[in-house]
Amino acid sequence: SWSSDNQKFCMREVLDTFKLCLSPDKEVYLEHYVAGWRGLVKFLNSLGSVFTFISKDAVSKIQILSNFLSGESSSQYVTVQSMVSYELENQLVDVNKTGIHPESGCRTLLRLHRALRWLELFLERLRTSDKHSKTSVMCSEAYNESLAQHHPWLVRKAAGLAFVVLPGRTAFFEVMNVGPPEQVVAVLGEALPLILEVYQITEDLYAKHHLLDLP
Ligand code: 1Q0
Repeated sequence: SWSSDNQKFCMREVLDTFKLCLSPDKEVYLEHYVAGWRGLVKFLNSLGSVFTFISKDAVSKIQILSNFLSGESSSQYVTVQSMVSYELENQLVDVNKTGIHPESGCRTLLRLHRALRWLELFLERLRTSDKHSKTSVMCSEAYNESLAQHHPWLVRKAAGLAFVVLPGRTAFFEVMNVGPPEQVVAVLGEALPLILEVYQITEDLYAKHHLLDLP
């Protein structure tokens, strides 16, 4: 998000949004989940137009979920847990892979959920990197271990080309705008366990309901 006083993007605020995702009884608030992605997309857009094809897809998924959040069934979309129950009970999910309900909340969130795994792996690499580490390498390793497995060849190729032009670690840390490298490392160390927890809770929920392969 962009802090109002100096109009600069601040990654700390974005990462804090993911902390807000967890309810006291460990449910995941959809509103904050979506807000977290919105902040990440802003960051991505500030890195340049090479990333537009990625942010466009993320934005369209954010928009689908936002529409549920403000739609007539909004009370069913407070948490990921309530969304899953509601959509399953009302046959709003393409569980039989027949192509109906191509824009369910469940399948849309699943795409962001898979991307959250990439984010977690990438941030963990950034956190433990040194000043000679290459962001492009860290990013593509994280991608290959996660999202790539769900993407066709052409998307993998395009993603690989985009990673090459990522700014170096120093510039990258500066755009994050959370202070000197030590502070970036500290902020990441604080945020990562929460991102991991949000990821794991969603993963377990989707596994329990056999939703991990939704088309
Ligand atoms: C910093 C570099 C960012 C690199 C992002 C890596 C993700 C690459 C994904 C490329 C694929 C995008 C094209 C569309 C793919 C869709 O086919 C796919 C499946 O959806 P569907 O409807 O066709 O079944 N969509 C997805 O897999 C969703 C991908 C969402 C990616 C969201 C990325 C948001 C960006 C975040 C930037 C975070 C910067 C991190 C730095 C943080 C530092 C603290």
